[in-house]
Amino acid sequence: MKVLFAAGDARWPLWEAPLRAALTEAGVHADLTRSADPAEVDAIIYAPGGDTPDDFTPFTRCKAVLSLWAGVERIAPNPTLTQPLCRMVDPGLTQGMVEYVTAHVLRAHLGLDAVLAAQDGTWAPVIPPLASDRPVAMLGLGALGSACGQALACLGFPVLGWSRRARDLPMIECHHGPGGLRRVLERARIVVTLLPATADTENLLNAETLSWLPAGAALINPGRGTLIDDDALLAALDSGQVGQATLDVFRTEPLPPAHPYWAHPRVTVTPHVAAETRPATAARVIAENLRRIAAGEPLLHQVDREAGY
Ligand code: NDP
Ligand code: OXD
Repeated sequence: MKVLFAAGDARWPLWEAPLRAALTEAGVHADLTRSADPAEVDAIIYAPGGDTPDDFTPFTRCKAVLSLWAGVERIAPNPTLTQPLCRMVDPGLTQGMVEYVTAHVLRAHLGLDAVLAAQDGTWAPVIPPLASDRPVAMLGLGALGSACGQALACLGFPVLGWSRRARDLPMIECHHGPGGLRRVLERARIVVTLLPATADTENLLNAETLSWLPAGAALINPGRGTLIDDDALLAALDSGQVGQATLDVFRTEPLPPAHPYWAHPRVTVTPHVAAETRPATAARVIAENLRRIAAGEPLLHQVDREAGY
């Protein structure tokens, strides 16, 4: 089979060797290439900012587009893409997200910013609260949200999860649907957003929903920038309704230098690094889907194009 790597020149040197090794390991005979006649391509490997075509109609024998990213909002709405689209679910990506979320939840929980800022020779003990006193809302209970929620629950945080459809997950108190959001936010002292960018999640955290939080709650957004109404968040930070925000993803990336988030004393900006797809592990996910294409088996992690994720 002919597999077009259309994820860009910069990624090719990082991915070529792991992909070839994973294909061999999976017993897939594939011609992995950077350029091909579209009519001869059996599968496309895609990443945002790569060199994937805008028009998929010439790819007449392509069986699937395989994304190296978990979030597929830039390609899922493409009307010319009639082939199945698969997103990335990778153990390395999940582990990275668990570490990022756990670190920033603990930082907010223990008030580490204030602890580090107060090294002035004053001996003033403040007893930190326990995780069991600090409910965390996990908005999104998919591959990443469920793993992060369970890691936090193992540390003792009560985890209130929220998803589109009803879910039943160990260690997480699960809620769903529009009514569930308010029930979760009203109790949350820390909110983590691991939702995809879709029409339904656009501006989910806005003036009204932020007002449901207990005053001073912390927000951690490694999901997507579109989940947040930025003006509403800045107003909530200024009023103290939101105590601090750690933001990894933005409507415009890189975040423009003049954006008020950079200078805000209670905002931490990280440059879309919460979790990275790791070629060593993710290449196996791609190879397994190529094996399934060759064998005519159902694909892993297929995107529901109507839902948008
Ligand atoms: P999944 O598709 O596995 O999970 C998405 C979750 O969001 C599901 O629980 C889904 O509900 C829920 N959801 C979707 N729409 C709604 C809605 N309208 N209302 C309530 N819940 C909703 O995605 P992942 O966990 O793999 O990834 C989540 C997101 O994280 C990605 O889409 C991407 O944007 C972001 N990401 C960010 C990275 C970074 O470095 N910053 C790295 C990787 C991903 P249900 O369970 O009912 O389907
Ligand atoms: C992803 C991301 O979606 O890095 O994989 O944001």
